[in-house]
Amino acid sequence: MPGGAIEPLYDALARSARRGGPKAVVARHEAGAAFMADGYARETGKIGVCIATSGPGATNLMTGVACAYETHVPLLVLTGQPVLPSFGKRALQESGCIGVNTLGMFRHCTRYNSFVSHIDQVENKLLNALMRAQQTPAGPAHLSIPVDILRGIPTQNAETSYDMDMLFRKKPSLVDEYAVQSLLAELGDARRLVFLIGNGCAEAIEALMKLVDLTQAVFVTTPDGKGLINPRHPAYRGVFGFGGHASADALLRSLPDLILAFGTGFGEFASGGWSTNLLNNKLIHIDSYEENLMRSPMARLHVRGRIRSVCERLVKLLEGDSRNAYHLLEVGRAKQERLEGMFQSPEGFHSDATPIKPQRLMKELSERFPPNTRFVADAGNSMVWSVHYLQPLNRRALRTPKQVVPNARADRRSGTANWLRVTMDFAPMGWAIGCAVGLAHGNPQDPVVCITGDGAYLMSGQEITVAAQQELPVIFVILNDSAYGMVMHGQRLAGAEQIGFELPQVDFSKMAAAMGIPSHVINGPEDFDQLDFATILRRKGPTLLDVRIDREEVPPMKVRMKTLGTVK
Ligand SMILES: Cc1ncc(C[n+]2csc(CCOP(=O)(O)OP(=O)(O)O)c2C)c(N)n1
Repeated sequence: MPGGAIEPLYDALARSARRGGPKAVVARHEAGAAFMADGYARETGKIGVCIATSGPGATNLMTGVACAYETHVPLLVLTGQPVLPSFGKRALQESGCIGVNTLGMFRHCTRYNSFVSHIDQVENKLLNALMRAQQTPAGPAHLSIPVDILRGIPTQNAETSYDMDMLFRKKPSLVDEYAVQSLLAELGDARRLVFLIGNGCAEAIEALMKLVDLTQAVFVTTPDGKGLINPRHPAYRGVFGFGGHASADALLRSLPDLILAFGTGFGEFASGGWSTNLLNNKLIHIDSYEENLMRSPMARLHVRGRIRSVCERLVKLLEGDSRNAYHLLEVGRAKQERLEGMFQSPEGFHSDATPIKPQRLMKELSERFPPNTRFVADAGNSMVWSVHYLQPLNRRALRTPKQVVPNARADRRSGTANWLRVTMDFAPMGWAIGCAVGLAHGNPQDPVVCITGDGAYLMSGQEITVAAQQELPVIFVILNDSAYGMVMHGQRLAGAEQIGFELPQVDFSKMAAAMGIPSHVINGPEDFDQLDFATILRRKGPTLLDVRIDREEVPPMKVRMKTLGTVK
């Protein structure tokens, strides 16, 4: 988002765009800019960059930066300051130690945070920021730069060259051999093995699935780990934690011989509110982040190291070892039946009623979009419905979807492949809207479906115009219930006062029309048959689906209520 204090940076971006280099994508709100940078980084595995002016630009940016900090997403965050000689004189949007101290504010949500007080600091601090943002644990790195410095010319001879590949190389794949051997010994006689797969497993997922097969384990995921796996895998037992399945909870409570947790920080959403049965001495925690391991001091064993390397090492050691098939005891049931058996409300999933049930909406979204679709679900009930009910077409089998879809591609298994993204820990409303734009910008080949609430859309929906300007294939699906649904149901479940949840009835379809964006109103399931998905998916630009859902359906969110102490 431009502004006076960062104007020279935009001058440079204009020159850069003309010669085919990086170009600016202007958001409607700075938080949206940070969410977009977040989505771009998640999709590409590269660093996302967001820029804001001093004062309100920087403070607006902060929610998005804080969200990336909590979820370890690498961002370069650049904000401006007025000219240096004006400091202390109440310059417009002064943001140093005398004004509203934005550097001080960013200290609490960045991995690197520095004020640039001389032009000759820029190069070194920029490289340091880029290096720090991408090292484990990754996160935002912030530089606060006065406008006269942005405009300046370095006095030092610009002869120094840098080996960027070396600077940004990931930490070498070291494996703690002692811990791996200890884990191997633990695996020895254990028959009932459960894997808990967290969001930190993206690059390891292939090796991890081999390990599931070799050890004949069954597995569950955290809510933000679900997008890494195929829900039709015979060993899948559901999501554990917020919005998750009773089957996953029951499995962990059934006292298996060992629980192997990979790449999770056991935050409230990922641990079922720190479910005590999980956090016992059955637990083995494998992670590269020390901060994640700090969440499980009660574990039987910690295995430190890059998860992919640990899994590959274990696969090598276990290959040829034959085990009894724990999960095979249960196969034989059809995959779809097994999947639906996990649902809180299979009736809702199949209901033909109007207004459409949110569960049925998840069925339609699962079946109507091609296997290369990337879903992103917003804070609120959108996340809960998606985590519980979304089960897109088998990405590997690539069956023909209900509608003929142009350009459907097989899934590319990369370190960033993820079909469902949700935000945990910080969970700001509107995150999915900006994130969807960033995901699509990082990879405009595959469709992005943004599932969001009417409340979140009223907070941040203006970013749809960025998708329009950038011609990005994002389908915005608004769960329109004229309410802050999660608040309403939370209050009901807790028996609290019913207050502050009502929203006005809004025709989002007309809002989209005013922006020149195609849109459709969905009242019942049959309305999906009227949509021309081939055209929607081929479109270079966003489409909005205003879905008037049945707001009386109770989302699977009881865990959160227990943690808040509002229900037993
Ligand atoms: C920025 C921000 N403010 C407040 C909240 C608290 N909060 C969580 S969900 C929610 C309601 C969301 O309503 P809506 O977007 O309509 O989605 P629904 O739950 O109805 O699907 C609120 C207020 C939040 N997570 N983030």
